[in-house]
Order: sequence, then C-alpha cells, then structure tokens
Amino acid sequence: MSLILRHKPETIGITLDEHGWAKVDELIAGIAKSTEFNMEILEEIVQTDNKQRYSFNEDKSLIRANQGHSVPVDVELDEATPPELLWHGTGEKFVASIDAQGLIPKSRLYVHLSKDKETAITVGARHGKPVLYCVKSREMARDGYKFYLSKNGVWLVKKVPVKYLKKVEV
Ligand code: HQG
Repeated sequence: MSLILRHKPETIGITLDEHGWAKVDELIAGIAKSTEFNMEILEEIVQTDNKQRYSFNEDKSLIRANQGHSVPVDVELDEATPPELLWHGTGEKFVASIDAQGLIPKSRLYVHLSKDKETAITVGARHGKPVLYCVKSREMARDGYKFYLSKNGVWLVKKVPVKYLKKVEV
C-alpha cells in the first residue's frame, strides 16, 4: 500500500490525483489481481496501521497516504509552528554527508522529523546503526523555514541546514 500510494501507483495500473488521492475501487481491483483483497481488508488496514499512514475521504471513495510520498502530490499539509526541538534518526553511513550538507529529502518530498527521540532512533535503525540528530526547529521557524505536521503526526520540512543540527548520543 505504501509503495502504491506514495511511490509507484503504476505498479497496479492506477494514478493518484494532484492531492494524492487514489480511487478506492481502482485500488481494490488492482491489488485483488495478485492477492485476496476487498473493502473490509482495506478498512482494517487503515484503522489498524501502526503509524496511521492512510486516510479515506468522507464517503470512502478515495484513499491517500498522509505523508511519505516521493511522487509530487500536494496532500494539503497543515503548516504548523514546531516545538523548540525535533529529532531525526539516520544511519551511520549517512553521517559524513549530512554533516557536510545538512538534511535533504533525498527521494521523498520532505525531510521527516520526529517529536521524540525514541521514534527517531527507530526510524534511524531502518538504515543500520542509528545516529540521532537534534534539530533546532523553532529557531528554523523563526528564520523563516516552513514546517508542516502530517495527519499522522510526522513533522516535515524541505531541508535542514547544518547550523540547525546537533548530533546526540543514542
Ligand atoms: C538520509 C518511515 C545523506 C536521512 C519513517 C535518511 C519515517 C541523507 C535517508 C519516514 C542526507 C532517507 C522517513 C544527506 C538525509 N546525505 N543522507 N545530506 N539527508 N539523509 O527512508 O527519514 O514507515 O527516505 O537521514 O518512520 O529514514 O515509511 O527517510 O536516513 O517517518 O511510514 O537519507 O519513513 O515511515 O531515508 O524515513 P528515507 P527517513 P514509514
């Protein structure tokens, strides 16, 4: 579902609209070609997903991922004032590059930041030995950087220059 709704809808022959919405009937038909799938299963996934990654529209005819896209869609993110500090977990292998050029979105549309250290460490551990950065988010906001808060509580920003980053012991 993440692959389809964030990165490659074409894998099941569907498209997303400019706001990232897929048609629920098309999604179900597309996935059902290769595995058992129906509305009941889809609703169960949306309800129980551990990061609440997906949302339906009001009449459940459309579905989209709340954040995490690499395809250029506008999911109508809410701009918000961040807390004083946010956290970013990464893998050791990226540290030299991050220390040189700051955090960049790479294949996604935004850099993803977490509100607590524990979440950031888990995110970082997906990339190997985790390394934790503290982000001076409020200072960035004061300097004019725009922050967005996704429906599922992930903080997003276009980039984080080196001067707002501090490495912290995990
Ligand atoms: C790193 C998951 C070199 C960045 C998670 C990260 C998250 C750089 C990796 C969400 C860099 C990209 C996003 C630079 C950043 N040089 N490496 N200048 N700047 N990087 O997966 O943040 O389960 O695209 O540190 O929980 O790991 O998918 O981003 O390590 O919320 O819902 O480049 O994905 O959520 O990796 O994870 P990713 P991420 P889901």
